[in-house]
Amino acid sequence: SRARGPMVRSVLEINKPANTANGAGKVDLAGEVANELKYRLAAPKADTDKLYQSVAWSVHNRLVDAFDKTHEHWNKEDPKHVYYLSAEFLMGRTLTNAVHNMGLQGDYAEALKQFGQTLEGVHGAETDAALGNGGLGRLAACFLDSMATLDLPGWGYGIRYRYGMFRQAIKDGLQVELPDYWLDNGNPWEIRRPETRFNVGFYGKLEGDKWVPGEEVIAEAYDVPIPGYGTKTCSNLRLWDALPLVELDLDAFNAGQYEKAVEQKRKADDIAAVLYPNDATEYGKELRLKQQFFFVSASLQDTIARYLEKHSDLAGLPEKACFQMNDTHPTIAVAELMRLLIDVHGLPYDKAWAITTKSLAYTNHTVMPEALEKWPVAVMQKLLPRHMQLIEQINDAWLASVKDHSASKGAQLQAAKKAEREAAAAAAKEERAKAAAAALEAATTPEEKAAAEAAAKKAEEEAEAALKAILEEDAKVDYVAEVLKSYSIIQENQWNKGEMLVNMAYLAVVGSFAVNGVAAIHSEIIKTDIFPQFVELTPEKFQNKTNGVTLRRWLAYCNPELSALITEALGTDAWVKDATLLAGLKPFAEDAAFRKRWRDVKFAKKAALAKHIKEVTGYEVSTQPLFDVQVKRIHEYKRQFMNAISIIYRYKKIKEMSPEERKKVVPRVCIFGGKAASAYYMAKKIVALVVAIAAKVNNDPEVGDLLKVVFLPNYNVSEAEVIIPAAELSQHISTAGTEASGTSNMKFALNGSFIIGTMDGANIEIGENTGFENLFIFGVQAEEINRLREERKDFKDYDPRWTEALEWVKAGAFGRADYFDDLVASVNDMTRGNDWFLLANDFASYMDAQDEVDKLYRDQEEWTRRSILYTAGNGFFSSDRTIDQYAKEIWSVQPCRQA
Ligand code: GLG
Repeated sequence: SRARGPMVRSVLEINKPANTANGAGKVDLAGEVANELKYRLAAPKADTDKLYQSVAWSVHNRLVDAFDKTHEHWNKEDPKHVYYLSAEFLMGRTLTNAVHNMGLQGDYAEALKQFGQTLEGVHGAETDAALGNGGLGRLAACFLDSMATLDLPGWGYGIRYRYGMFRQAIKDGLQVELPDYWLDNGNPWEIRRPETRFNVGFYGKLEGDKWVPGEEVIAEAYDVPIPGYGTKTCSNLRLWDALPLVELDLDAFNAGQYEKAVEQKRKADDIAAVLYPNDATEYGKELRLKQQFFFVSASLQDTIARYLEKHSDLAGLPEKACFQMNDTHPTIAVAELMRLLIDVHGLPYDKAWAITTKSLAYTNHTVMPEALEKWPVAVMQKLLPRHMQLIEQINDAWLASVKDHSASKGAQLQAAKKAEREAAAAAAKEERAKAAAAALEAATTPEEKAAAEAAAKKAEEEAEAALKAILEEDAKVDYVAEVLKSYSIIQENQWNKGEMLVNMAYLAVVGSFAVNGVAAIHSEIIKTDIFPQFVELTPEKFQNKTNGVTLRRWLAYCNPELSALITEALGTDAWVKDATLLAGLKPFAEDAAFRKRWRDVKFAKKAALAKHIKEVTGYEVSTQPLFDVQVKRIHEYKRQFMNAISIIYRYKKIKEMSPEERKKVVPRVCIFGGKAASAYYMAKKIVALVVAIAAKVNNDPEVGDLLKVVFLPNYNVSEAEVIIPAAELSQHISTAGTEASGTSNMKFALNGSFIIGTMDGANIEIGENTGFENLFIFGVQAEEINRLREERKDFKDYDPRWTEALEWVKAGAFGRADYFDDLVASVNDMTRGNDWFLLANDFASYMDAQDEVDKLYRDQEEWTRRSILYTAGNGFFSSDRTIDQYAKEIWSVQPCRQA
C-alpha cells in the first residue's frame, strides 16, 4: 500500500489559483461556498447548518492544498518524523481553529457577509470531534497544533472511532449516557484514503515462530489535516477505520445464514466503533486490546512502508522515525515492531531489538495503579499469540541482562536485612541487660537475686534462639529472586494469585529509549514510586516534560476580547506564537485604566457564559458574583465531592444569616461540569449530588443571587471554550500526588482565572510562575499522603463545618438520602469507606482558603491586578514550549519549513 494516494480535489480547486495557508492569491470564497452549498450539499436554502457545512468544505479545500504542499516538501527533504501514537485525540471543533491558523478569518468573514452570516454564527453548528476522554486526549490534540506550528515533521496516529465520547445528559437528576454519533453529517475535516490499507490479524495459532492469524481486518486510513499557526506547514493526523476482508459472504447469505453472512463486517465494525469512556481506570476488556493493537499495527506498517519507499536498510529506521507512545495504550508497539522487523522483514532478533529500542519513547500520564494497564497473559496469548511469545522472549532477555545487578542488589538487601535484625537484637539485648541489672538491684534476698539471674539468663537464651530462628527464616528468602521479580514484565496478579499479567508500563520502559512524566512532581513520583528499580539501572532514561496547551485555541480563539487587549498592550500579536512575550503584561497590572478594561472583558465573558447557562439549564445567574468553576472528569481523586460539601456549608450558613450579615457575603456562582465514566458508581453519585444541590439552592428565594450552583451537562472542548474565559476562580483540588499534571489549570491561568488548589501536578509549576502568593493553596503535601492513609483508620478530627454539611445530606436536605448514603460514608465513616483521597484531612484548610478567596474578591482592584499576573506569568505553559522540548530532548526531530 502507498502512504499517500492521489489527492481528491474539488472541481473548483483545480480551476482556481490556490489560496495557500498564507492567504496569497485570491479565490472567490463566497462563490466557492455557494458552489458547495449547491453541488455538494444540494441545499435548497442556506440555513446555519448547511452554511457551516459549505464553509467547512471550502476550508477543506484550502487544507488539502496546504497539506499537499507540506507533504511534497517533507517527501523531498526526507526529515526525521515523530509519530505520536495515541488511542485518543480530543480535537473539538475545527472550523474556527483552521480558519484562524491559516490566517483566512478575514476572507471567510467577508465571504459569509454575502450570506448574512458570520464565522462565529456558523461555528456552533459543528459537532465536536470527541475522540478522547479528557486531559490525555486533549493534550494529544494540543501537541498536534504545536508540532505543525513549529514546522516539525510529525503525524498523529489513532483510531477513527465512529462514536466518540458519550453525550452526557441529566435525566431525573441523574447522569445518562447517550451515544455520540459525530459523523452524522459527513466530516469535512478528513480525507479518506482507500488506497492506504493494511491488514491486521488477531487470534489464530503459532506454527513454531510463524503466526497464522485466525481473524483479519483491513485498516483504512483517513487523514485529518492539521494546519500550523502562521506557517504553511499543514501536518497530519492519520486515523484508522476497520473494514472486513469480505463485506458480505454471499455463499452464507444464499444459504440463508444471514448473520454469518455479515459476521466479518460486524467484527470489524466493533473495533472502530467506540471510545472506551474511562479516563483513570481500565477494564481490561479484550476488545480494548484489539483496538490498541489494531491502530498500532496499522501505524507501524504504514511508517515502515513509507520508510522503505526511500530506504532499503531498516537499521536506519531510528534516524527517520520516532514513535511517542501516549500512555500504556499503544505500548503493544514494542512487541509489534519486533514482530514486523523479524517476521515480515526477516531481521534477526538482536537487530530488531536495537531498532525497536532506538525508535520508541513512552509517556506516563498517571500514577493511579488501576490505570497502568496489565493484560492477562491468557488474553494476550489468545488474541496475539505471536506477541505473547515475543514478550516472553523480550522478558527473558531483559531478566538475563539484569541478573548480575539483581544478584548484587539481592545480596546487599540480604546483608542489610541481617544487619538490621542484628542491630535490633543488640538493642534489645541492651534493654534486657538494663532490666536485668535493675532486677538484680531490686532483689534483696539471695533467693531473689538468684531468681533474677536465672530469669535474665532464660530471657537471654530465648532471645538468642528467636534471633537464630529469624535469621534462618531470612536465609530462606531468595532475595535475588525477589529483586529479579521486581523487574519482570510478566508478573503474578496480586489480587488473583496464579493469574499471570503482562505489565504494559514495564514493557514500555524496557522497550523505550526515553520515559517521561508530564509535570515536575509527577516525573519525580514516577522515579520514586512507579519505576524505582528501572531508574537504578538507567537514570538517564527518565525525563520530565511539563505539559502545555495551545495558546491558539485556549486563549487567542476562545477569548478574542482578551487577546485583542493583550495584543494592544504588547503592541504585537507575536505572543500567539511566542508565549514568553506575555510576560510583557506585568507592568500593565499596575495600570488602573488597563485593569478596568481587563475587568470589562471578564465581565463580557461572564455574560456570555450566563447566557449559555440559561439556555442549557434554564437557571438564571447574575454576572456580578464570583464565577467559581470546577470542570474536569468526575473522579474521586479530583474531589468534586469536597467542593460540593463546602457549597452545602456555604448555603446553610447563608440561610442562617440575618439580612445584615447577608450583605457581607461575597456572592458566588459555582459551576461544575464533567462526565462520569458510565460504570463509575461513586462518580455518578457525585454528579447527582451536585445536580440536587443546584435544584435546591437555585430555587431558594432566601438565597437569591448570593449563591447559585450550576451543573453544565456534556462538558467537552467546545463547552470549555465558553466556560474557561469566564472563570474567575478555578478549582484544581486533587489529593496531592494523584493528578499527574492537569492541563485545564493552565488554560484557566492563561485566561486570568485564579487557582484554588493543592500542591499537585502542574499547580506547583503554575505557582512558581505566577508567584505562590497569588494562588490559594491548601491541603497536605504529597509526601504526607502515605502516612496519612496509614493513620486514616483512626481519623476523628472532623471539622465541624464538614460534619454539619454532611449531616444535612444524610438528613435528606437534598433528597435521595438513601442514594447518597454510601457516597457520604465513603469519606465520613471509617468503618464503611476509607476516605482514600483524604477529603476529611484537607477540608479545614480548603475552607480557610475559600475564605481567603472571598476576602480578596472584595478588593476588585487587587483581584484584577493579580488576574493580569496569571496571564502574564504563565506563557511557560504553551504546548509550543513542551513540544520544542520533546523535539530536542527526546525525538531529535528538527523543523522542516517551506520557504
Ligand atoms: C492524564 C492525567 C492528567 C494529565 C493528562 C495529560 O490524569 O493529570 O494532565 O493526562 O498528561 N489521564 C489523563 O487525563
